[in-house]
Amino acid sequence: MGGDGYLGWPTAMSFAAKGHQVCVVDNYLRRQMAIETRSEALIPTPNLHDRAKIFESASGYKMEVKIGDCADYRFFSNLFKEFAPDAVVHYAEQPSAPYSMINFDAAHLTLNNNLNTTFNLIWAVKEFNPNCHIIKLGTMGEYGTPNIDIEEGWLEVEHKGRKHKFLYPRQAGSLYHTTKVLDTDLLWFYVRAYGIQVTDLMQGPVYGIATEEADIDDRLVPNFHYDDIFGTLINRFLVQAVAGIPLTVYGKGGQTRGYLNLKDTIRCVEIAMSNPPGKGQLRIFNQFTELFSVNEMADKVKRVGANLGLDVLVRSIENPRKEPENHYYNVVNSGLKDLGLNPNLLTDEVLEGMLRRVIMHKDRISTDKILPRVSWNK
Ligand code: USQ
Repeated sequence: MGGDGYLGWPTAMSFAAKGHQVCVVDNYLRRQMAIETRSEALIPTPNLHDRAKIFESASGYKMEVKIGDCADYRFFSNLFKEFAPDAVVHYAEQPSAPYSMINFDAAHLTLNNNLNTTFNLIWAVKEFNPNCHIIKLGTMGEYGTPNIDIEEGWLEVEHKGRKHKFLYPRQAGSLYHTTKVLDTDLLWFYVRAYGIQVTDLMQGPVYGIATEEADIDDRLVPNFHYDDIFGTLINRFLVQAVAGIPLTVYGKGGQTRGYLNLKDTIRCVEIAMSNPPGKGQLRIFNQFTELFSVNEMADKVKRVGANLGLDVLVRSIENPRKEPENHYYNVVNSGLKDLGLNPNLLTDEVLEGMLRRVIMHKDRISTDKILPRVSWNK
């Protein structure tokens, strides 16, 4: 679900290349929102049918493509019955925090789309194949930045001499992130009520363009956004470095997040799929490999950019978001590593490789997509 997206497309290729029977479904919502907000990706990508054809002729691996809206139960349940998946990877959500904060319409779309896709998936599983494993992309942002350690999904609370394990408290910083909190609650309710099996992946911001399959042909690259709405921090900083725009540190730059390489997103989803939690279980993993603050990331990009002759400036600008800019952040993320994740870390070579790739597309960078256009204060 969401097979046309930044994460969905490379995940689908990877699964197909490992011999799984894959069906990708997407309604092009993100492409449409990107056009509406003038946030087109750096590298143009063919539509899903064409990408699947290019992938098949380049690699020999096939996948089925369905265009439709997972928030429409009639469409989705028919597809679910027909394809009868053993596992569903659910990426079919409006993924941008800034988009969800634009105005009423954008907030409403985010809320409806994200909750309805999750709800429909739960019901299709419940009605047609209760053994199907739901792999749901959540976000580290569900937890926010509390002043205590963040555990892997759950917290044992002792209160007046008694103990109980609860979902770790959640307090998100945007409506988008809040929809993921609501998704988790929905999934947890239906796990308790009907014994379905779910893996909920609390993922941090992802960076990268390269994956084993995307590297086969330039037309197979993921959608690489660098604008203020769909671009994530590292991808944005790399484009800014190449375009000669000072890196946009929001506020004090102490905001710390758990980052991961796109290749590790795919690997984590694969690990989750190969190790189903069992019926009646909601299993939660914190999906990131390294912690960096915005300032640390800016320093890294500046240093590596200099190796390529780029004179990278860093500038703090007024933070368009409402978020702590200096905070405690200590997060457990051992679950996926225990199951075999061997992280691809953000080395200088990785950053340099990405910078070189961006340089190849330098002419396509529109500098007016970079400064924040959405404010949490309006
Ligand atoms: N930031 C800057 N400058 C920029 C862009 C961002 O300082 O130019 C700061 C933000 O204020 C924030 C941090 O960098 O503190 C991360 O921002 P981001 O845009 O990379 O990530 P975010 O909006 O949180 O969302 C992204 C994905 C989302 C995913 C989430 C994981 O868009 O789908 O769920 O990362 S997490 O951040 O852990 O919640």
